[in-house]
Order: sequence, then C-alpha cells, then structure tokens
Amino acid sequence: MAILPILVAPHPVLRKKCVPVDSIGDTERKLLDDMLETMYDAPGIGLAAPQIGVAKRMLVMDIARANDAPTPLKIINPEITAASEELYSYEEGCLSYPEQYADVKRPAKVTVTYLDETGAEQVLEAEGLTAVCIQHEIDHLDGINFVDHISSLKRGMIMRRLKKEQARMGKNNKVTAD
Ligand code: GNR
Ligand code: NI
Repeated sequence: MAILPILVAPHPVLRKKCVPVDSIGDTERKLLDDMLETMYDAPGIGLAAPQIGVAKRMLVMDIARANDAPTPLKIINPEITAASEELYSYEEGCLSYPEQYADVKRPAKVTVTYLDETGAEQVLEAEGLTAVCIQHEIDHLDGINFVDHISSLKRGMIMRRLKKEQARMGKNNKVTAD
C-alpha cells in the first residue's frame, strides 16, 4: 500500500475524459487500495483516479464517520442510470481544491451501476451524502470539477485563493514535460 500525491488544480489531468478500465487485474486492485489509503490519509470521503494522475474510470469512496466502522467502496466504470428530478444542495469541497468550499446543487438521488474489484456488476441506489459524493467523483472521470457547477464569479474567487495559497505553501504544481 502507498500514499500517492494528490494533484491540485489547475492540472491538465484533472480536465481529462478518463478511459474505461478494460480488464480488472492485480494492477487495478493495487491502485484502488493505494487510492483508499491516500483518501483516508488526506482525509477525504472520496477520491477519483485522475486526482492521482491516472486517467482511468476508477474511484473510491467511504462516507463512514471517523468513529464508525469503515465502509470502503471500490468503483470501476460507473454509469448513472437514473437521477431524481429533486435536487439537493450541499457545501462541497475537493482534495484537488484544498480548503475551498461552495454550495453545489445536484440530483438528490441517483442509481449507479459499476464493476467492483472482482469485475462483478453492482448497482448502488444513492441518496444524501452518498449521492453527492458519487456524482462529484463521476464528474472527475469526465474532467468536470465541482467549481464547474458554480458561478464564474465564485469560480474565479476560488481559483485566485487557490493560487495564492499554493504560492504561500511553496508549491507551484508545474506541469512536467512528460
Ligand atoms: O473529501 C471530500 N469531501 C467532499 C465533501 C462534499 C462533497 C464532496 C466531497 S468529495 C471530497 C474528496 C474529493 O475531492 N473527491 O474527489
Ligand atoms: Ni474532488
């Protein structure tokens, strides 16, 4: 197991449309385990593969609170097959936008089909925080970030604050040649 560095916006991998996973083997299972360890360490309630620089349709989630038993989910090739008309607003954050928060409105309930780490098809009926989180994570797989759901004014404020904070932290998040 390993804790991987989390990419911070703006980074081009966070804007990529991720490709489906075509076979699930030990490499994919190890990556999902490393993603869970990285998510718990952060700490966060979800993490999508592009956030660790891998443009593949994989994500992990665990919305259990710190004192409750863990409930890790490993999700491959998710598809939203139904979404409620009813919307739900939640103050979202993102590990790729450290310390930035904004209210985002999304469908209150979604049905998601996906493959688990054994390749078995699963169906998840999500509401509440689970629905918020899985939609946030699936967005990441399409290069969509939570700031894309808010006004350009608020987005501009967040990007400016993020840049300032990253400079203060001595990180420049430069894109490397490879
Ligand atoms: O840890 C996270 N918390 C969170 C809070 C509200 C809405 C969405 C999230 S997901 C976020 C982790 C993350 O960035 N996942 O992509
Ligand atoms: Ni995120």
